[in-house]
Amino acid sequence: FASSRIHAQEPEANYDEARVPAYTLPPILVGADRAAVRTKVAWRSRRAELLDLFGAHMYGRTPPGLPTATISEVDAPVAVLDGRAWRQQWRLEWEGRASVDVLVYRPRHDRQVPVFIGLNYFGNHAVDPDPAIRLSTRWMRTSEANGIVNHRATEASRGTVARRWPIDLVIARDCAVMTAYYGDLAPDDPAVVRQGIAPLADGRQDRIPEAERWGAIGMWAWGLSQMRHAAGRMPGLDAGRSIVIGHSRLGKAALWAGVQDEGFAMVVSNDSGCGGAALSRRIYGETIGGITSSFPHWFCRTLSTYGGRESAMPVDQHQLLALVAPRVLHVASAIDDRWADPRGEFLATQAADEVWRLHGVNGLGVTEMPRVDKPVGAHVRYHIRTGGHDITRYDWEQYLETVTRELR
Ligand code: GTR
Repeated sequence: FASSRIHAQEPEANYDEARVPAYTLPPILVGADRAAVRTKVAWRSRRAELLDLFGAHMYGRTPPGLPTATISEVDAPVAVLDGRAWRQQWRLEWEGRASVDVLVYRPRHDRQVPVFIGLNYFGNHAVDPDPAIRLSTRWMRTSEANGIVNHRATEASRGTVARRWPIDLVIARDCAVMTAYYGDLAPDDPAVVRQGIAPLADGRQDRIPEAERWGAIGMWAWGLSQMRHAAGRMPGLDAGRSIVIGHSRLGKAALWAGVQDEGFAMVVSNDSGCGGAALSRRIYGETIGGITSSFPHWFCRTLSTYGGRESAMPVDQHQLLALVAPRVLHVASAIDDRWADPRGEFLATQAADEVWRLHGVNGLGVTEMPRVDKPVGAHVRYHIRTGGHDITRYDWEQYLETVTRELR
């Protein structure tokens, strides 16, 4: 995964716990009117305030009035995995102007099952070596290890990310998985980011100030929501038990999708780090200043004004995680993934827990960071895995366990 290791690492990045500045987190359960939020009803309006702040200051606002995708079958279901699963390819299309290729695996029976919905980095053909999967022709980040040459996938690209998509395991646990290439929605480079769904927003966001317009993370998140809608129109998938999942930059997108779209029953953040599950105010590993200069196309322009003055941000990421409540949230870190600030991810999760308590739901329930490879919690789960920045079979095992315990 050479390309996902091109961290625009900041040479002066802080990895010293003793140099984390003293900080005060903005409150979750105090409204803009300074009144304490003590009821589920009061939470609904506090929730709306926070959602608005994340749109205005961080990810940008999702344009109003975007169309819903039409869906069509690209092929008929094919039995795979020794007859244990159906594999099918679909296309989502908007106004004939943009489209996304979707790959679905589901158990080979008639009952509806929970469905994991997540984007992939190198095309559906990279998720599984099966030669019948359409080879993506879209722009991709060049990555020799993933068979990407001159920004296009080659036959050598097939199956190169299969390790990150343990479909056999998902099927064995009686779940389905739906994936699409994230670049179909928004190619991950400022020069080409508009070559996806971006034109759909033209004429629909005139009333949104330019500095508050969405970036690539917003587009990926919107696409995930569209996939959830589409799942409701496909056989065998229980869209009421849909799980949005993402690793790293796509973990940021999964969180933003999951907080905006309450139709997702569970939200999974895998090593999402800065701008995802990690607290910005800790200044540990990647920072707001760093991320907005390395990836100017990911967030709204306003976010870049907070580089070096994170304490002035009206939000921090514990408030984002809180917006998943009282649904199921699973946050995962990896011990060697210091760039993503594992402790900052845990502290945000722990600080968000009070909203599950407000709802009388068993959330995380612990205050100390757990040991490595020891998952904790109920409707809020957290684990920190041995190893580095990645999504592994171990991580998927934990997410499937959460589905079994909390979503059945
Ligand atoms: C890095 C970026 C991280 C994370 C990572 C990834 O370059 O700094 O925020 O998104 O990429 O997506 O693997």
